[in-house]
Amino acid sequence: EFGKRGAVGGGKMAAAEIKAADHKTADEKKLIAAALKNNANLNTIANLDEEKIGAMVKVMWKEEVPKGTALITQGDLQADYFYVVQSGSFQISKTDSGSAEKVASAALGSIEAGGSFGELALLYFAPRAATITATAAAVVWVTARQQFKDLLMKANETEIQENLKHVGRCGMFDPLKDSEKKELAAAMNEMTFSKDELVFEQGERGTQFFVLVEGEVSVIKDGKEVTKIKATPEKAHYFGEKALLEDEPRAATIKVLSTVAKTLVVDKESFEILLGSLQELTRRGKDGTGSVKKPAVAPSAAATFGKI
Ligand code: 1OR
Repeated sequence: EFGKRGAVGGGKMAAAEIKAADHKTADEKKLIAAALKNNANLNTIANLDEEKIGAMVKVMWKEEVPKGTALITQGDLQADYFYVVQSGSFQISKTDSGSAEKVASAALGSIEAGGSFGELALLYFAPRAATITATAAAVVWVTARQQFKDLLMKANETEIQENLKHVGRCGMFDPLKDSEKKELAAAMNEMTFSKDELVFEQGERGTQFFVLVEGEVSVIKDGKEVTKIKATPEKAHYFGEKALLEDEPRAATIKVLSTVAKTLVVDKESFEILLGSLQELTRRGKDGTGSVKKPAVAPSAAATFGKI
C-alpha cells in the first residue's frame, strides 16, 4: 500500500474513452487475473472475487506501447486508465514536487510482465502518484476508469445485502427510498482499520465518506479529542461528509480506538451522485417530498453531522 489519501477535490471528471475489448488467450487471461490479485492497493479496498476478476479480464483491451512512452505522469489530476503489463518493462519514477528547487526524478523500481499500475488515482481520486515510463517496447491491457469502478468497486449481491443491513442501522439514511439505499449499498466498499490507525487527518482533502459499522474512533481537532464515535449492534455512524459536501479540507483527524474498526467507504463521485445533498436529505420526509416536520436524522447522528 503506497498511501491511500487523495488530494483532489471538486468537479466531475470527463468520461474516459473506452475501447472495444480484445480477444485473450488462456495464458493472457491468467496473467491479467493474477495481476489483479497481486495488486495490493486494489485488494485493500475492492473485495475481489472470481466474478469481478472475470468481468475485468473480459473488458480489457490491448495496447502497444513504444519504448520511452510515459503512460502515466506524476501529478496528473485527470486519471483515466488502469494498466496490466503483458510484456515489456516500465520504470517508476517520482519527483519531490514539494521542494522549491526541482529535484531530479528518482527511479524507484520497475514493473514487469504480470504487474499492474494506475490503480491509486482511480481508487482514491488522487493525483497520479508516480510517472510510469516504458523502458522497452511493451504491451499492456487497459481498462477505463468507469469500467474499473463499475466492475471492481461495485459490491456483488451478497455484499449489497450485507451493506444494506448497515445502511439500515444508520438512521441518517432512513429518508432514502429502497432503490436509493440499494444503490448506496452497491457503491460501498469495506475498509478495515486497526487500533491507532488514522482513517484520515485534519487538513487533508477529503475524497471519501465513511460509515462506521464496527468499533470506535476518536475525533481529534488540533491535537485534542473532541468526541468519540462508536458503533453499537443497533447503530452505525457515519463520518467524513463535511469535506465532501463543502469541498474543504478535513476538519478533524479520525483515529481508531478499538482493536478493529470496520467501515464502509463511499467515494466522492458516488457520494455526490447518491447522497449529493445530505443536508437536504436530512430535511426530506419519508415520502421523499421534502416536507418533513421533524429532522429525519437521529440526535446522535445530528450531533456529528457537518462536523468532520
Ligand atoms: P497511480 O494511479 O497513482 C501511478 O499512478 C502509479 O504508479 C500508481 O497509481 C501505482 O500503481 C504505481 N508510489 C506510488 N505509486 C507507485 C509506486 C510507489 N510504485 C508503483 N506505483 N512507490 C513504490 C516504488 C517502488 C513509492 C512508495 C513510497
